[in-house]
Amino acid sequence: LNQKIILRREETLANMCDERARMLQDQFNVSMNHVHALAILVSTFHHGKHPSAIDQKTFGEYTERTAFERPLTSGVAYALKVLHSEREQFEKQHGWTIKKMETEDQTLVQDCLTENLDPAPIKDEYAPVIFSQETVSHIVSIDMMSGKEDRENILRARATGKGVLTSPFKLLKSNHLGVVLTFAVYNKDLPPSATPRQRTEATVGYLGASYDVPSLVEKLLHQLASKQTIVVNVYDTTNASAAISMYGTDVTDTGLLHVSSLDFGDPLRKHEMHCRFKQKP
Ligand code: WA2
Repeated sequence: LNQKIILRREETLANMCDERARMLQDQFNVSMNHVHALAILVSTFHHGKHPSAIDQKTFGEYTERTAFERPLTSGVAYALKVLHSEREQFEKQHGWTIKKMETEDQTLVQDCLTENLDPAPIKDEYAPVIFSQETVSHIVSIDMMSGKEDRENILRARATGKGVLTSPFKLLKSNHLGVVLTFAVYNKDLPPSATPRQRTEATVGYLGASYDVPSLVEKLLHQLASKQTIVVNVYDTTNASAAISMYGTDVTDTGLLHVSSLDFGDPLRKHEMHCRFKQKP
């Protein structure tokens, strides 16, 4: 009988955990598809029309009104590919200089106002943000290639043509760990067989979305009214020997544990959801 009860308990935990993992994964997938569609929108109406049919006002309004399509995202933005030879012309045209992403200690003294940021040092190329959803307006004019995680994402997005995810890192103006999803925008329709080099050459910009994971997972789990029953943790397990916690508090509990796998659509990243009962049997 006891054995039967234990089995039932394991089964209940597994079902609850799998259901939550699936919900999180599905919502992520829905918003990823919509971010992909935004990249096509920018390609069609900004790069494909002369003059462009998109400016900051249009982008801001459209992305705010369609925010419901991108559950779990805290904001979307578009950065342009600018070569060093084009920098002067670009800055003159926009009336601002390309800024360097601030480091942690600079944030403390400056409260990250873009006007206080230093100009980006000379590089071969830059990725300044030119359009943003209101919620992430603080990244406009910042060179996204000057941030380690953003830079890696940009390089991988344009070489592959796929949506790519960063490891969890502390987003600007946020106290939590988050991840960034990036899609490259190309100046022409590329065949699936295009080489990384052809892709890089055809790149004109990068459409990115930021995910404030803790607050968004919290919101999702809240809708399920199960918070009294189970404790949920979400990890980036890309490096199996050094998992990064993305949601949930530290656990010392050695009781019953169920691990549900999470697929966020980037084969280079691995994620897991860990669930435990709050109460001992
Ligand atoms: N968006 C919002 N907050 C951030 C951030 C970011 N990146 N990076 C650090 N904090 C415009 O991939 C291109 C968005 C980057 C896209």
